[in-house]
Amino acid sequence: MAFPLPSSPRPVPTQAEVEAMFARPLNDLLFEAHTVHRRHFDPNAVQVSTLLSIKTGGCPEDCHYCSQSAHYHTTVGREALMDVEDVRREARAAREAGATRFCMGAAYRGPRDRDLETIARMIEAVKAEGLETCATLGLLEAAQARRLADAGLDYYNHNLDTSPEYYAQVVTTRRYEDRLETLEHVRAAGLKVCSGGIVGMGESTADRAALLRTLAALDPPPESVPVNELVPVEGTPFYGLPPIDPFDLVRTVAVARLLMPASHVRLSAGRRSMSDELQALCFFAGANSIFYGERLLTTPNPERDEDRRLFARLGIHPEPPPSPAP
Ligand code: SAM
Ligand code: DTB
Ligand code: SF4
Repeated sequence: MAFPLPSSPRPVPTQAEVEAMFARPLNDLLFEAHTVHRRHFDPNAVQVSTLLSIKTGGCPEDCHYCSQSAHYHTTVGREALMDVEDVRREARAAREAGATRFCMGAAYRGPRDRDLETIARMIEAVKAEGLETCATLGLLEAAQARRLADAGLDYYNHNLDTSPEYYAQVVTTRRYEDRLETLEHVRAAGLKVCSGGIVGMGESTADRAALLRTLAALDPPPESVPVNELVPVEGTPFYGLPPIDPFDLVRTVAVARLLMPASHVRLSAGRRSMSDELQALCFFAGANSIFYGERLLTTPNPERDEDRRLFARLGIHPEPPPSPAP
């Protein structure tokens, strides 16, 4: 079923055109994506974010990839919302280790207003440590987005995950339109948008193209676009799917760079199963952000030392944080 794109004042390439980008010889695609990348960014700078799960497990949603869904038996149990002071300590440690943005994730369909007040205090505490802030709490009402903006939140992460057409194979407890509506609330509240998806869930190239077109049609496109490779979690329906061809990951990064030239593209979950050479190719194709620290939300990420060595070998430096507004 065709799905209407969000109305965009900018021309977005057609589905056929985006699929043709994916089908190009890799060298041609890489050359073009890297040329566009250099026009908009320092090609040797990578933005560094650290993740913390502030509320883990027991989620009512049935996202087929997720360790935290209450629908599946995984090793992740249900935990309560963290204390503000513990979050402050984690944020300080992340800054001292070199992160410039701190992203707080919660296993919610959407936050309750009472929890939102605690999260507002976490945001204030993280900002006071001199970090940019990001939160990912699920679906938001307009007033909840405004509350987060008032607390000083910089970014809200809310992934579309896949194409509109494939979405029902991934999640059945909410609709694609619900996700788009939350993104509208986030934008209307003046927050920066972080939205992307996951590859390796059995989707087709056409689905990857449709996801990237939908993101590029947002007005404006997300400032930050995470490209996650599925982290297989035992007990979830997507465990055991064949991993994607690494070059298809590179192509997804390159097409994201071409469709959203001024956005940060984050090489997000899945780096632990990627070689250094594959990550280097993704940076060349236009990825310029990573999650740093040995944990994502519930699954492992490369050790900090490994990433420091990788940056040194590639001559990459961490992107400096934006200077504070006057
Ligand atoms: N519950 C909120 C939500 O879903 O919006 C926020 C947290 S949720 C864990 C954030 C994102 O992490 C998901 O939208 C999905 O894109 C990504 N994610 C979760 N589990 C993953 C996995 N096993 N592999 C790759 N990405 C994953
Ligand atoms: C995003 O796109 N990826 C991050 C972050 N945004 C919240 C989450 C990845 C989660 C990977 C699985 C886990 O650790 O539970
Ligand atoms: Fe819940 Fe988010 Fe996991 Fe879906 S991705 S089950 S909404 S924590």
